[in-house]
Amino acid sequence: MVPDDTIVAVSTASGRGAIAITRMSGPRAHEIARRCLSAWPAGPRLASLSEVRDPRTGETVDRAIVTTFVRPQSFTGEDLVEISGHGGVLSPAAVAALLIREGARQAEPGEFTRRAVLNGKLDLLQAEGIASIVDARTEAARRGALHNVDGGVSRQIGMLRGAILDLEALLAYDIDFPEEDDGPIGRDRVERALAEVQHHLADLMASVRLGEMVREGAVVVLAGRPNAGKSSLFNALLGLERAIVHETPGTTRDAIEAVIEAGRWPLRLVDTAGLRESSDEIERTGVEISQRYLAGAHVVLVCGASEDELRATSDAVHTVTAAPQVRVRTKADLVGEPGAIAAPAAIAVSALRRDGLVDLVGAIEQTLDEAYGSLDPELPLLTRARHQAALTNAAAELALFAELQGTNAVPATIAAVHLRSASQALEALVGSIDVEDVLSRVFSTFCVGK
Ligand SMILES: Nc1nc2c(ncn2[C@@H]2O[C@H](COP(=O)(O)OP(=O)(O)O)[C@@H](O)[C@H]2O)c(=O)[nH]1
Ligand SMILES: [Mg+2]
Repeated sequence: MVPDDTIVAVSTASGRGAIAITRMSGPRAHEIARRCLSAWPAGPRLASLSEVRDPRTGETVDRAIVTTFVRPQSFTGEDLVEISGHGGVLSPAAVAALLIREGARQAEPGEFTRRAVLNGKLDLLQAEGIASIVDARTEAARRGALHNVDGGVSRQIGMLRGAILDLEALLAYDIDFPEEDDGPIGRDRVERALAEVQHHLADLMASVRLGEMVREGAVVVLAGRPNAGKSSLFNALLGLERAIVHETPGTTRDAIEAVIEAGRWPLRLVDTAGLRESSDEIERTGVEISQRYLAGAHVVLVCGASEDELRATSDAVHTVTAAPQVRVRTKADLVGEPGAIAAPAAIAVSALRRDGLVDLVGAIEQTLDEAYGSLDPELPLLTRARHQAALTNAAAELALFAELQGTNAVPATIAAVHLRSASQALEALVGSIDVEDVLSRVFSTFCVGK
């Protein structure tokens, strides 16, 4: 299963840049590199300036800082060499081509990380975390991915899996020693332990729902009649101090999007074309795009300069989506002018004077927290379809176990099969599969030394 060939790739992004790192990993990495380098570092993890030379012609290909790593103390767990040469496109390509000609193979995408997993340097969740850091488009996603890489998420899954194994051990004890002095393990004890496991699993599954919001930003749609002040508010929010604004591709003529990160939640603001007066007209093709965006909204900012306007827009939005609403009384600087009525249940903002914007972000975050669960930086972010499938699978198996255990219709050994499946689903999630685990637990937790 562990590969025996040596791979090489330029690990930095292609394009103009000061430095490019060419990385080579595998059993022949040191031997190949030695032939192509004029100087060899004094020891592993010590940098050395060296010429990269074609051993056949003696031609200098590049000058580079070289660092070596000796297995298993490397990222991949294999012998590894990093050559930090000049950047650009041609120079690193020439270095890589030389190493390939001398016996290495061009690495597949993700192959270094794959080897790290195969060699037990990383588990699957950590490996995915690395990919997620590289792909992160929001600060929250980047922080969450870092938490994956440092093993925090794996530990939480590990604890849950441990609780299932404990439950299994509890049953195994009951099966093997039903006549013990203490009597069989109480049914209520099993049920309590099961309920706790199910509760933790439900928490993790809730984080799957949050995953997309963290990765892409919670969808915040600005709704209101034409002239309500939506576009002005949109621009004012983009200009918030501290806000990191990402340009979002896929901008249409009917809606403009931008992701801002002014607080805990990344917010994907959508400025739509105005809603028309009657809900009848909302159905018409002219505002279809607004409607589609509304249907996908996590929060709707109901914008209006008067109480009447706010009420009308709120009602219209309700016909399209059940998403929570934050009422925003726009143009608050006009208070006192005819027609501008105070609306107590709304956040007053003035795009013109840039008033109330921070309060508005606070209100949006509070609404998101209440509707979707608080965005805790320590929250395990299980954002991939694979995670969702594994957790759903584990939950289904636990439910089956609960059902069988409850009816008493089948022996505990049969019911326990579902516990095993649940725990295997979690093992697959982390990528650590160890069948001996339950055995050692049975004997360690119960000290069965007879
Ligand atoms: N006094 C004042 N006028 C505003 C404010 N926000 C928007 N407006 C004005 O209201 C009109 C409509 O604004 P706009 O943002 O285009 O509304 P939209 O149609 O809902 O996107 C424009 O003339 C803006 O200058 C505000 O905070 N104060
Ligand atoms: Mg507008």
